[in-house]
Amino acid sequence: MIRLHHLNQSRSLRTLWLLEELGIAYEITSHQRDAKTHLAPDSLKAVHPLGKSPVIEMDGQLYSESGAITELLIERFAPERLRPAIDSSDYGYYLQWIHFAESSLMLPLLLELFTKKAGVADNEFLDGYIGAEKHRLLSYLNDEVEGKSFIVGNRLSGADFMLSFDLIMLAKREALEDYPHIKQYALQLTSLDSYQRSMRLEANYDQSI
Ligand SMILES: N[C@@H](CCC(=O)N[C@@H](CS)C(=O)NCC(=O)O)C(=O)O
Repeated sequence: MIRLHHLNQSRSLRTLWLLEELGIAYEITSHQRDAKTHLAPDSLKAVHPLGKSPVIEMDGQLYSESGAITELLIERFAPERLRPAIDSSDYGYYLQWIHFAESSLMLPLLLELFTKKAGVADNEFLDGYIGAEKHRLLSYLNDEVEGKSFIVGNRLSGADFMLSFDLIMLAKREALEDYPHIKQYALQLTSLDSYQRSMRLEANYDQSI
């Protein structure tokens, strides 16, 4: 049995969508962000020392890190359907985009969020760094998804599940307007049945809305 420890409005959405796409049996334990701090509750710290989501329980083990969870679930349940063959050139790009989503692109997105929350406005260095970095990364992604429905090999893969949460963050900030190919790519992903199901589940579990 697989159990997803899901935190509302979090990277756990990547795993929720993937589990829906895999169509395997799983259960959800829902955790709610603190209304003021937006941090995870103690219930999540009781599950895993980091207290961050997603966390999955599988075969009596506990796994964190959405990228690792994405790869693990795909290797176990859909290696042929949701990742390129290991001996193909697409495989390297598959890994590249999985890591891009949680490392390169997440840094400026989180910095932007935290500086706003902390009320650090008009800091020349930070604003300049965040703006330039975000634009460079999004321009690259925009060029790479031009005319594509999926990021790698034009078929759904783990890289799309990983990028989907970055796209949610960007859409919330209305940042997709300047990147038409990313916007088109996001529209394509969000129209998939499994994605829609995962969003309905999120809406059911998210007590903040
Ligand atoms: N690199 C980790 C990051 C996990 C993470 O920071 N999750 C956030 C939600 S998006 C979280 O649980 N934050 C709550 C907290 O830190 O209290 C991953 O990809 O899973």
